[in-house]
Amino acid sequence: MYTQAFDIVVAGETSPVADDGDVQTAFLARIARDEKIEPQDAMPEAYRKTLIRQISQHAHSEVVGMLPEGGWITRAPSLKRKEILLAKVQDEGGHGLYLYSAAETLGVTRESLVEALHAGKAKYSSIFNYPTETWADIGTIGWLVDGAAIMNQVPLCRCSYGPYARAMIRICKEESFHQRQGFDIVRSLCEGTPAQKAMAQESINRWWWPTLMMFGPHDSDSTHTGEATDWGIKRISNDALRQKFVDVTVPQAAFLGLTLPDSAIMWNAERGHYDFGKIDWDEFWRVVKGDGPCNAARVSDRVAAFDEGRWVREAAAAHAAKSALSKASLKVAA
Ligand code: BYC
Repeated sequence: MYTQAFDIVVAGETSPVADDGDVQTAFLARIARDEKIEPQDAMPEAYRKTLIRQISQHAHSEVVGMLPEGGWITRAPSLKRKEILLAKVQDEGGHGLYLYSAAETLGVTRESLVEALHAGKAKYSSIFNYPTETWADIGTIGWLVDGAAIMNQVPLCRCSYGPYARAMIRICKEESFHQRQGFDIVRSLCEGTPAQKAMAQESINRWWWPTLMMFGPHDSDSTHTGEATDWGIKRISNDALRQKFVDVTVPQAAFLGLTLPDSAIMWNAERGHYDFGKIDWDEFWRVVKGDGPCNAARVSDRVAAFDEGRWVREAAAAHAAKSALSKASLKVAA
């Protein structure tokens, strides 16, 4: 996917940087024509940096996002649910890999990005710092969290940076399956016994507000939206996406017979949208800054998984080297 650029940036080096005025003007003109920027193209340093920031945070979110659901693979209530969850968690790992690859085209090494995550210096989505206490949480994550992720990520398929936009197309296709499997779990619980329905309701009560926080701070507090919009990275603002998410989710909750934990939710005919209540931004920033219920556990679990998986990476690399060598010697013999 990333070899469409012939003159790809070598990891550890930086892309051609366009910080003089003329090249900046040419860059902005390309953005205005909706052309894709590719790794070998000249680009302003600030554009490159913001892409590395966002794409790496996104990659970390996918990989850390495997943890809250991964813990339920052995506890899934049936073989079918176990198989589905296993495939979903594996997909998230794959998304992380596409995204680390997209970030690498901007001249950073994957090792440096992973190191920052393990040192607790890199951000990832706030949502993954909340615990998965019941099986219903697995349904809620698929329905609400993947639903919010799709809302945010579909516009990124049209983002100006080619490798990120192309990665997002595949990711969004897979995320839509994830969202449907989550909805299916919640629907089964809602159609089950009163205790199962209560489990679904209790889960929605805990996850609703953190899901709304996933879209990021209010537009007025969003430091990056202005430039990211000018550069064709962000197509729709944090608040506009949050509103779209509320508008599609309220009728889904009604269909399921669930109550969203916000008494301010009400259709506003004048605006043509649902009104909703105030988000607790203190909680959001606390979690983003490392003080959420699971921040410390998520980072230490990631470090442990990385260390325990070292032998697998080494074995795969040794196997690849051996295969390449035997292919080369077969060629010489032929
Ligand atoms: N959590 O200026 P703003 C998934 C930070 S994975 C933590 O609005 P921007 C899934 C922001 O980074 C879903 N931090 O930023 C996986 C910035 O801090 P820095 C992940 C947040 O970038 C497994 C500061 O707040 N999706 O779907 O314009 C299982 C100011 O914010 C958050 C993506 O990563 C947050 N929620 O907009 C299931 C999508 N929000 O960097 C599902 C790609 C904001 O200055 N990312 N911050 O230190 C984006 O679209 C944008 O980066 C955001 C934020 C909308 C998230």
